[in-house]
Amino acid sequence: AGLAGVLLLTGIPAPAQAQPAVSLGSVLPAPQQVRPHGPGFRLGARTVIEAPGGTRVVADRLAEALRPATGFRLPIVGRAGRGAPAISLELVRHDPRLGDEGYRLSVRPGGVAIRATTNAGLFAGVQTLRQLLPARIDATTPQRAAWTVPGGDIVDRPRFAYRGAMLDLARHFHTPDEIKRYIDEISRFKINYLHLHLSDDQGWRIQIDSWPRLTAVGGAPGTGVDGAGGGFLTTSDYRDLVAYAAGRFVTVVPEIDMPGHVNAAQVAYPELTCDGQAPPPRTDTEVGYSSLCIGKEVTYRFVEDVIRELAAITPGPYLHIGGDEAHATTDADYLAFQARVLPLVSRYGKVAYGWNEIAASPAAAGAIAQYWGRARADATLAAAVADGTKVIMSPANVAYLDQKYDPSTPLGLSWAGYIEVRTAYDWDPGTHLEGVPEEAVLGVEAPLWSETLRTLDDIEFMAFPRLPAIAELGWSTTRDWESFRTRLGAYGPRWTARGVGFHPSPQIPWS
Ligand code: TNX
Repeated sequence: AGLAGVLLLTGIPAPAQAQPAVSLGSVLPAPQQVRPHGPGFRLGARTVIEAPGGTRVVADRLAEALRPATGFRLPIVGRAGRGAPAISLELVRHDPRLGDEGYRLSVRPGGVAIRATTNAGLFAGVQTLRQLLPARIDATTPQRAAWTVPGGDIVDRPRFAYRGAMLDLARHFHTPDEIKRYIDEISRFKINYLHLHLSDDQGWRIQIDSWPRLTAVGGAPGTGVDGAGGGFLTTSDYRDLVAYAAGRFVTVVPEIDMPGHVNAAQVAYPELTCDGQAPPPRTDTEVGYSSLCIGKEVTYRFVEDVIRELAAITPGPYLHIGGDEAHATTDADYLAFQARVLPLVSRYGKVAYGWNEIAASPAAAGAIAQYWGRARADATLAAAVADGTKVIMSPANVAYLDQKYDPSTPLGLSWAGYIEVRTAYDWDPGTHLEGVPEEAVLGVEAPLWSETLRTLDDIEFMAFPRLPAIAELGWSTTRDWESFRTRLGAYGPRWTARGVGFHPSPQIPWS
């Protein structure tokens, strides 16, 4: 009888009522083209995963996603036997409709086929397929359910190449396991970059061999906000995280924030201050009071060592050098600093990326600026864009996941305003900023600052359900609040099934 038969005998409770049928269009973020037709596919004990050479990493993810709740073996085979029900992954040579990350999904009674020109596209198709199965597919133990997938075709591709999320490890450290769980969750919504904010006034969270006190002192216990949440990533933790993320088609973007937000580095190395005196360690949440010493050569030895070491362990194209809120650095010093540091990033083979303040520097022409302002126009950024700077959109009043949903939200800050789901969804990254046309926008990112967040539960409560709103702005070409809130409401049971505590927003018709 196989495992399915065994499960029947072990008395797993039958669903109390029939589960709501999933429809082919009920996917977050919304696919580009959905054509429901014909009968669907029923996943069963005989289903195989057909994954020819080279697609194994995606097949592994698919099997991991489907085995726990179904209890089926779902063997991965190079070629399915004739007539065997299969979910097949296929790399196709060329399809102008798909770009680098698009996919085609077709569901017929005999099987499901996902086709793409890259594994990233196949992985995106797998995330769609997961949402087309009943919500119980996300349970971590075997369930009894009819594992049906609605029939039809989806053709899909992203609007923007960069769809990011940011975690702040500096204000409170988050462990590699917590970061991995976050990667699992964000990659379901086709987020493909994870930006790690690795240093700030409170702490330093990444091992740098040539400056060991950065983590020995700056990553010690007690170095988080209010003295909680110290810790750091060793280079091997970091490499392991990068590999884990890559296995989910997420690219890690490391950030070292400078010339401001450097108190922790200066506590560890007093020579990084102008007077050579160590400042007191700080565990409060003030910003804008620390600065590297722009006139000292040791500053640039430090910066170059950090950039070189970080670039060496980062396979992704981007290296973020912060640059925000440098209120303790004069404008002239800020420009002098960026004139030396932005080119250093390219010297070590990476594209320089910074908060939008870097746009003031002529050296930012080939760089990427992350817009975190609240205005609908930024003359400095628009001028840089005319000069070639590309932009990632993270407007604080709509895209910041650390801001409270409403005045009663127990966690988070509110300096940029309250951000309920509709606010996070109702803006267009391609037209939001005057002087920054869609062609200059690489994509979107949802930052999650950690002043008030310690645990993974805290992170999940703030990120969900707003992260899928930002993900949809990054992926989908249509934006329709009624459709979005319906699809989001139907998604709730999936978070519940896997124990993700999301904010039950009153704006959403949760099922
Ligand atoms: C501003 S946004 C900051 C961070 C804080 C955040 C809190 C930005 C580039 N800098 O240092 O953590 O506000 O919301």
